[in-house]
Amino acid sequence: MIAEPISMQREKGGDGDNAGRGTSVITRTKPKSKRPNLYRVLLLNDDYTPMEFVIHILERFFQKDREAATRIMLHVHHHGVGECGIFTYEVAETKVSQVMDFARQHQHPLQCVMEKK
Ligand code: TYC
Repeated sequence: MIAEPISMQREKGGDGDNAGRGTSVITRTKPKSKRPNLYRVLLLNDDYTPMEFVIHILERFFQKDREAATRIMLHVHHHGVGECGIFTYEVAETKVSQVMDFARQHQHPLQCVMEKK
């Protein structure tokens, strides 16, 4: 993560207080604009989870309004899978856990998964 071509870096302290004492720190010159890996969170269809429950999940955990939640739920119902949102790894993982825990608490077989974009 730290390594980058030395030509893009400068050495801090080479001739300052640290000179000759082997305590130099390599600092970055160029601002690093590394974009995070993104993950789709998907809902899977099943025959038992009530439509209203899925709409509630989308409102509660994915901040969808009623109309968007209904559209996504129906998409999953008709196509077997659908996207709830796109997040960084940790956020996606949290959403999946929240949905799976909530579905289990209510004894619905709803499945929620994440996949790398
Ligand atoms: N197919 C379910 C039904 O007919 C509804 C449903 C929609 C279930 C989306 C899961 O992710 C899902 N009650």
